[in-house]
Amino acid sequence: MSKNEGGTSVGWGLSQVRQVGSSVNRSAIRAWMAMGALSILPGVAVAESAGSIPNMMRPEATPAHQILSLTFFVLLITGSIFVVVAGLLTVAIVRFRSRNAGTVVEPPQIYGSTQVELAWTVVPVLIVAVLFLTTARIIFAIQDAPKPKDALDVTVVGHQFWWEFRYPALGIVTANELHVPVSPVDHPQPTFLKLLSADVIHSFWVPRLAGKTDLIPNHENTMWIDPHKPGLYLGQCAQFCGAQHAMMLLRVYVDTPTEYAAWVRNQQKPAVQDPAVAAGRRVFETEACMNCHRIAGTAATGVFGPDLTHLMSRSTIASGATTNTPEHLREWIKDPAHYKDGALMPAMQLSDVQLDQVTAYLATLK
Ligand code: HEC
Ligand SMILES: [Cu+2]
Repeated sequence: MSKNEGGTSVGWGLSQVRQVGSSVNRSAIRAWMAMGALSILPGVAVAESAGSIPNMMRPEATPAHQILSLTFFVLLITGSIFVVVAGLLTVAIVRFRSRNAGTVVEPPQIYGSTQVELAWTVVPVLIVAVLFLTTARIIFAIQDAPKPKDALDVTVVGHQFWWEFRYPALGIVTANELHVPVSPVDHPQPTFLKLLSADVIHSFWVPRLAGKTDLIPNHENTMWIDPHKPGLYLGQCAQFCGAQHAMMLLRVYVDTPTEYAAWVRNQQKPAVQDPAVAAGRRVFETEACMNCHRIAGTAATGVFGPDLTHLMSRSTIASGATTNTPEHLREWIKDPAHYKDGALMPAMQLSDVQLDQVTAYLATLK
């Protein structure tokens, strides 16, 4: 797991679910157990409120609501089959058990009953047909939902092991923390996501908002979300995309219209130019950082790593590996593996002075 400091962990994992178990309400824990069948258990950020737990049982957008009602429908049918089969089995075991051991008599054998065979063929075929048709109906209803003219367009690019978010119409590029406007039921303002990958297959999954959709190299996928309530929604990459797949976390901030407008206005500005941190900027521009990172309004135009123009507007770094504080930034730059072993950013072997300077510079990028 992550080597986070001082209880500010935003890493996920079962251990953390237990750790915060006492502060999380019981229904959330029950819902977690319901999700236990999933192989990846997205944990819960210690610093987050219980409401942001990635719990598909508490949907907050149309696709997630539709998926949950389908889930209950399938559970109802399969659950009834279980009850009938397990009930008959119990009756058979109890009523027809061998009472006096020793005298084993073979019961009468029946072969070739057309009625019985028809019954156990036709009924399952009908059940499977119903499950198939309802599932297909929901898949197509979500996939073919018409896109309103004023929908927000965001391009999501999956990278090993972080997320790039581009807002083409607004000229914004950011990483790991997606901001979208709230979409009230009576006044929908959905966000349509175009999903791309820079390397391997990733999967975009925010359980409270929608199902999973893969990001595939050289192939464009789309999905949409219309979050009904403002707040923070957690998710994660749901494809094993390499060693640090589990540290490829997602944060979707659903903003009120005013919050969202303010966020957009800030993101559209070029980077803050503070002469007090000129030394740090020089380190950034001479120590190869600028080959991988972009800071709008400076010579740094790299695209391999996250855009750092408004780094300090994000509450986490390295895709949720830790919180975004100057101490954690310094530690990250000194040795990215401290938070994310296998991150594709090299430790640049900076001196302590250079580390202080470049951290001071980055800390001004509001
Ligand atoms: C070879 C390319 C490369 C170089 C050189 C590089 N980085 Fe990075 N950097 C990355 C990648 C890739 C990530 C994303 C890592 C992840 O989250 O898995 C990253 C992440 C970061 C982050 C966190 C951003 C966020 O929002 O999560 C900061 C800050 C950062 N780098 C600063 C620097 C500084 C300062 C330097 C120079 C000393 C530098 N980087 C050099 C590739 C690079
Ligand atoms: Cu991934």
